[in-house]
Amino acid sequence: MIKITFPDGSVKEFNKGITIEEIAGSISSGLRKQSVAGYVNGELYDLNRPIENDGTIKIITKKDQEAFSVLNHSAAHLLAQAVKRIYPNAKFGVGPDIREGFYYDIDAGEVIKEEDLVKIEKMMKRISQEQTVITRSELPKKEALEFFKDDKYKVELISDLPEGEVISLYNQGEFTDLCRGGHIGSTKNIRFFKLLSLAGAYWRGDSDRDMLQRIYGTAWFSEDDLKRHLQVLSERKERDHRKLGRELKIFELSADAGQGLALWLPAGYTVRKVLEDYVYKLEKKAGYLHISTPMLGTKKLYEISGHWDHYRENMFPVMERDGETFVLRPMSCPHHMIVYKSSLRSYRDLPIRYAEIVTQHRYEASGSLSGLERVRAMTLTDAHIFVREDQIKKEVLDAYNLILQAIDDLGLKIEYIELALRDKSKGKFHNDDKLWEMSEKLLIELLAEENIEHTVMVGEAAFYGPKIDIQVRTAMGHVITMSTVQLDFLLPERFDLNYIGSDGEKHRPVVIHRGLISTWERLMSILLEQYKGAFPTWLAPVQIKVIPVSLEAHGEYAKKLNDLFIDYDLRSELDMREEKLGYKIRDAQTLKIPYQLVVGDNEVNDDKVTYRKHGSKEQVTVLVDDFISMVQKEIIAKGK
Ligand code: TSB
Ligand code: ZN
Repeated sequence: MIKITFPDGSVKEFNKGITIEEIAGSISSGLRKQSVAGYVNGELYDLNRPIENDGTIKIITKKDQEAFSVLNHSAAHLLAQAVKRIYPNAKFGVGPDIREGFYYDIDAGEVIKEEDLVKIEKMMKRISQEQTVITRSELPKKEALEFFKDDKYKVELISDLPEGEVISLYNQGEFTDLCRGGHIGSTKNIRFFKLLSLAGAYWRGDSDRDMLQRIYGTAWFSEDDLKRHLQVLSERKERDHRKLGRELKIFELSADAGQGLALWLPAGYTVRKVLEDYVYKLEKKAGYLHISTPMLGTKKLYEISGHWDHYRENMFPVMERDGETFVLRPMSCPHHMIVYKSSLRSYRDLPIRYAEIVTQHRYEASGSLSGLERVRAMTLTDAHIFVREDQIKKEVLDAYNLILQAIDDLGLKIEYIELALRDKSKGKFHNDDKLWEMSEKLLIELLAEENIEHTVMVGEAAFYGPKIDIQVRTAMGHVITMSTVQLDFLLPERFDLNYIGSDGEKHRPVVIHRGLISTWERLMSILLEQYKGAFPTWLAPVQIKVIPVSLEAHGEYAKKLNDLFIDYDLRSELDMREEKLGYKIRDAQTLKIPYQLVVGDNEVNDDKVTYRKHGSKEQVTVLVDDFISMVQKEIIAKGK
C-alpha cells in the first residue's frame, strides 16, 4: 500500500501502482470523467501512469489551465501516429502543445498538401475510436538512441540530453514517441479536434538546416468548445491585416518587387499622409524639431555607433564604389548623433528633440516576414532626444506620455507595457556593466515611481540600452511592439557628444530613442486589424462616397456636392460609373467608407444630403451645411 496526500491535507491509502484516474474514480465517477492528468510530488503524471510511492497528489481536471496543454500535447501524438500510418517513411521533429492548440514538425518523405489534412484528420478520428491506451516507458539513453535510429531528428534530440538521463517514451498502438509526458491515458479521450494549417519550419529554427512541414491543430474537451474556438479563428481571419489590406487595396507585396518590401497603394498612402501630418503637429506641440537625413551612410558611421558589431545580422550587405563603402541604414540614430554634433551645445540648449520620419532597411529572416507587420523596408516615426542626466526621467516620461496620447488619438488597444533589459550572458549587447546598471536602474525606478504596470523581459533590450516597449496583440494572436522609449548612454560616448555645463566644463548628454507609433508598415497592420478595416473618419482613405441615383437626373448635383466637400478638405469621391445603384452602395460598404451619400430627387430639390454611416442601417437626411460641419467636427475630435 502507498499513502497519498491530497491538497486539503487528508491522507488515503491505495494499492501500489494506482493511477490518477483510479484515484479520481475512488472519489466520484464525476471526478473520474473530469480528470485529465495530475501532479504526483509536483511531477506531471499521465492519467494512467502507475504511482509507485507515497506522495502528494493534485488531480488536473478539464477546468484547469494545464488540462488544455495535456490534451493538446496528446493530440500532437495522435497527429503523428496518423501521419505515420499514411506516410510510413515519416520522420518527426518536435510536437508541442501551444497557447491555442498544438503542432508537429514532420518530414513525411513527400510533400503534405493542404488538402491532405482532411485525410490525416480522418485517420486521427479513427485512432481515437480505436481507444488505444497511451503508456509510458523508460529507457537508458543508449537504448533510446538505438530505438529511434531510423529517425535522425529524434536521434539528435536524444543526443543532446545529458549522459545517464533516463529517457521516457510514450506508446500508443504501433506508434512510439520520445516524450517527457503528461498524457491523457487513451486516444479515446481526444475526441474534439481540428487540423488547421500547414507551414514550413526549419529544423531547430535554423535556416541552414532541413525544412520540415509543421501541421497546426487544436483539441478541446467538448464539441461546443471546439466550435466556439473555430468561430474565434474565423473571425480572426476576417481581421487579418493581410486579407483586409488586399480587400481595401491598402498595400501590395510582390515576389518580383522583393519579399518584405511593401508597396503602398493610393488608399494606403492617403492614410499614411494623414498620419504623417498628425505626427508632425503632435511633435511640434511637444517641442520636437524636425530633420531629414539620408537612407544611406558610410560603413564607418555604423562602426562608430556599434551597429556594425552588434546589429550587422540585421543589415543588408554593404555597397562599394570607387573605394567608398556604404550601408543601407537599419536605424537613424548615427545620423542624428552627427546632427547633434553640428553645433556647439550648452546645458541651456538641452533637451534637444530631433524627430524624423525615417525610412530604413533591415534584413529580417525571410521566414519571419509577415504582411506589413514585419517588413524589410520600413518608415519609422522616430526621434532622438538629447538630455542632461538631471533631465532623463522627465523626458522619458514625457516621451512615454506623448506615445500614450498618440495611441489614444488613434483609438488603439495596448496589450501590455514591457520593460526590456539586457541578458548579460548574450554577446549582442555592448558590454559596459556600469552603463547598463545605471540605465536599467533609471527605467526600473521610473516605472515604479509612476506606478506603470509592466512585465519584465530579460534579453530584449536594444544593444545600446534598455527600453520600455508598448505591446499590442495581432489578429493572429501574437504580441508585437508598437511604441518604444529607449535609454542610451552608449552612443553619446561612441560619438563623443558634449555640451558645455554651467560649470564651463564639457559634459556628456544622454540619448533617448523614441519610436512614437511604430513604422507606417506595422502601424497600418495594427490599424487594419483593430478597426477590422473600418477606419475612423479622420483616417479613412475616402471619407465620403457620393452616389447619384440616376446619372442623368442627379449627376450634376452629385458633382457639385463632391466638389464642395473637396473644397472643405474632405476626402470625397463621386461614383459616376454606369452601374446599378445597389451595386455602387454595396461597393462603398465593402470599402468601409464612413459616409455613403445617395443623391436623388429630394436632395436635389432641397439642398440636402441623405447619408448612411458605415455599420449603421439608418438613413439620415440633413442640410448640406450641417453635414459638412458634422463631419469636420468628427475629424477634429478624431471620433472621440
Ligand atoms: C526608436 N533606434 C531606435 C529608434 O530610435 C529603433 O530603431 N528601435 S527599434 O529597433 O526598436 O525599432 C523601432 C520600432 O520599429 C519597433 O518598436 C517596431 O515597432 C518597428 N519595427 C521594428 N522592426 C520592424 C520590421 N521589421 N517591420 C516593421 N516594423 C518594425
Ligand atoms: Zn535610435
